[in-house]
Amino acid sequence: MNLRLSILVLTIPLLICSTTFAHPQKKPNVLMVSIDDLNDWVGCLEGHPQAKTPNIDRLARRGTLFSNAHCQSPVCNPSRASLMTGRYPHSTGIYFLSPDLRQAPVLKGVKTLPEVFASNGYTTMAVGKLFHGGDRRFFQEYGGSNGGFGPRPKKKISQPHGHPLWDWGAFPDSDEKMPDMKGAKWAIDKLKREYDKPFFMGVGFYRPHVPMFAPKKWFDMFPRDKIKLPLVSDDDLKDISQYAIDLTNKKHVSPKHSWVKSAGQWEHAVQSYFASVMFADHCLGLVLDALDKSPHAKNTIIVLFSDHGFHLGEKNRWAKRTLWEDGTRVPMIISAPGFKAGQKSNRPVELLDIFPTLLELTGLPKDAKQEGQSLVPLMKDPKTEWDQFPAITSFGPGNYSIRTTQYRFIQYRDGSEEFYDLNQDPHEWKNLIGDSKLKDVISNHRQQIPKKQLPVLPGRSTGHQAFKEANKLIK
Ligand SMILES: [Ca+2]
Ligand SMILES: [Ca+2]
Repeated sequence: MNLRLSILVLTIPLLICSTTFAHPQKKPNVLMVSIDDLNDWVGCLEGHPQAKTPNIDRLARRGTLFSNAHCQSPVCNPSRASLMTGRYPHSTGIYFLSPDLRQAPVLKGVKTLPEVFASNGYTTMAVGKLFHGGDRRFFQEYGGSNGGFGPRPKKKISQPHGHPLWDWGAFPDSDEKMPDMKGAKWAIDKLKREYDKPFFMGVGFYRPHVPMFAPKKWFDMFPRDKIKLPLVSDDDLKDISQYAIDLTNKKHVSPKHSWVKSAGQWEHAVQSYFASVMFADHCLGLVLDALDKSPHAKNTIIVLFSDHGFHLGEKNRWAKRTLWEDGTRVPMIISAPGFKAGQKSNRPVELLDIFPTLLELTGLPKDAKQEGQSLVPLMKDPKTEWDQFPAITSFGPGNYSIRTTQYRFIQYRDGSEEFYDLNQDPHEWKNLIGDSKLKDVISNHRQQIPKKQLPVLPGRSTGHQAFKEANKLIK
């Protein structure tokens, strides 16, 4: 027997032994938590000094906090469709609130994240909002929406006109009536059980999405007369195009900032957002407590994300749908057994990266068609160079934001552009696009805009309408 062969013969039994005995446990479970419309008003992200999120913060302390994470679209449906399929909106044509991901021709036969886990031997289950509607289709067991955006009073509390969901204030009178509390209880019950197979569990919270309602005790944590309003610069919008203003304003269901101010509702709405966020954080805490007490505590990967940001008056806007930091930045935390706790990475990452990251962490096969990057290298070394993978956000073809570690470049369909240095200008007030000293760095960002962009799949959403309205400005 030659030397090479004898090494092989001796090694094979060792390899078999090590895989059989050193890792007797089954594959790690996955707990995926989504929080709807949560911006960076989270303690550990320091987006607002008064935000209170003790449970998100404690999750950050046990995992890796991605402090420069961004959605691929600043609205629910395309953001979640992108995350759940590992494809950019420009690769599917799903840019707005419709159509459903099952209606995209290029996604025919493509399995979503929980379906891939199911086909690899996982038990899958979920409660609440993980996808943008129709969650039941994607999980083996679904605990329901439990009332979704929740009970509403007979008469609106704060915004008498406008969309039925657009309201805020203290309501209802107990946590038990909140769909998110019902969802948390469903998850807690499931976490107590033993499973033959590893599980993939999704828990999707609806708050702080409008209506920004939560019981009064959560409002009492944020006295209205002490509320610090977000900073707004009066001449901020003078250095951007009319297209940028129209795209983010027209046909929107959110209230106008001028109305919120004149109605004396700004502080109350900010207070309502804080209360809603803290309530969702409380529900998360109950689920984390249950996991810690369960037999799965040491063998479960936890991923937390929000689907996009949210303006509360910044840049004279409310809600989502913008390509600025307020619209794209999201909380994103991944905690996995075997990785260092309490890490923070400021590298640009995308919600799209969650899918390949989970595949790598659980040892499932890679999918070359996915467009995100596994973040395992950043979980091993949070300072690894990452600007070659900028965070890309779009709102319709031709409207793109490119976010790197320090900068944001925006290009709109009318050809107008913006460039911000987030280190110097965290509120993105000063558009540096004409700064000749930055010519090369701006050009490098411009080159990252995707060359191939599918047209918008038809739909009647307000995003479709805004896109059409703003396009009227293009000659
Ligand atoms: Ca959302
Ligand atoms: Ca400005």
